[in-house]
Amino acid sequence: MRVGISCYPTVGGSGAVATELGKALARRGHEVHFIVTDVPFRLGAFVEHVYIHQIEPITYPVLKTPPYDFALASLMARVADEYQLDVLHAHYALPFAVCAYLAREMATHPIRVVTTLHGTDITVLAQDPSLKSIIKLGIERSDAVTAVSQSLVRDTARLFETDKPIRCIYNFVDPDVFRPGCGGELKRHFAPNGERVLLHISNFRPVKRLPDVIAVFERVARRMPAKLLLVGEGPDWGAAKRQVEEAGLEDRVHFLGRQDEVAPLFAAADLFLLPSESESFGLVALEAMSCGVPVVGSTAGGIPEVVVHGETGFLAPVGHVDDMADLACQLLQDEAMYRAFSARARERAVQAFHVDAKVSEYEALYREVMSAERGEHTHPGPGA
Ligand code: GMT
Repeated sequence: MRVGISCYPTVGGSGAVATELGKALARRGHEVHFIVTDVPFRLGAFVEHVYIHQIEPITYPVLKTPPYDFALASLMARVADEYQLDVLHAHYALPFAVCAYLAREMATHPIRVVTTLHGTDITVLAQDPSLKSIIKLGIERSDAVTAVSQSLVRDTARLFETDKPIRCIYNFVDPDVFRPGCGGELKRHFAPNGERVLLHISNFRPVKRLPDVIAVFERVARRMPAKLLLVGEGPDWGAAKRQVEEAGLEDRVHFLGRQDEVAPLFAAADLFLLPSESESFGLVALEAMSCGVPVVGSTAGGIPEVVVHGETGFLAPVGHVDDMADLACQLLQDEAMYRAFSARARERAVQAFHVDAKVSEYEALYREVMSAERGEHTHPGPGA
């Protein structure tokens, strides 16, 4: 198949999933065209069958802001025609689903649009009245729509009151990359005296509840020698720094900034913290589990679909930092329980969220939309 993929190229779950999907499809011999503003951060070295098409922003004195979305839609149509794409896969509703719909209208080659909803496109952006209708348009005009968890399927159906079928295809992990032990000596570096290592990775936005991460850690650190690794950057970075200083934890908390290669950091940790306010899936929780690292977090959104409470980690309602800290201590102080959780976490990641299985689900979906009757909104294409 010839597949076009559009996603945000910067660090973030949706870009990571889109890029890993593209690479896996290319490894299976499909031709994959990334249509993006920049090279996706997880693409890495040359991958056979992968092509990158970058948008050239147009500037002209009349234009207050470059018409990025129109340029993207035009490029999608151009690539679809030139490379005879079968499918355009939009990762994140805005602007990608809407641009893909416009591209399908413009292209002469008949293409199908598949949209994957990732979370904040629905739980944050679509809550804004100025964006809700256009996101709904992008969803309803797609030939197929997927969401990364059942929770997000439900949120989307409820918000838009739409009959559009939305299929859950869970996010995935490559267990050969995210594997226990891939951290090498890193753990000794951060915890030379055998301290417990807690880890949090995110974009440091309010939805991640960074103050709760630090509050949980503070409670754990009162009861055992422990270190906290904070990976990422974002608007809450400054406040988090201040909170750590006020708690007198500077020597126990490491702010590692943005990191592109995170597998060794997961493998160096004993516990991953994800106390989010809202989280459609929690790719980081899955990556931690794949490295044999149990998760303590909140019950928000799709987290309970990934982390099984009492088996691969512990979950508590959003904001219940005392409970989260108690559960974290229980797990870290009971050697036998910890070993069982760690093994079960790895097993669940491999069995339920393996990259090979999920890529096959996407392949099957592409074949399904390619063979389906074209919908009323689909461009008739040449000769029709
Ligand atoms: O976590 C974010 O805010 C970034 C966002 C993104 O689009 O990169 O993540 C969303 O998509 C990820 C990949 O599907 C999910 O694992 C995250 O749970 C989801 N984030 C939220 O729902 C807050």
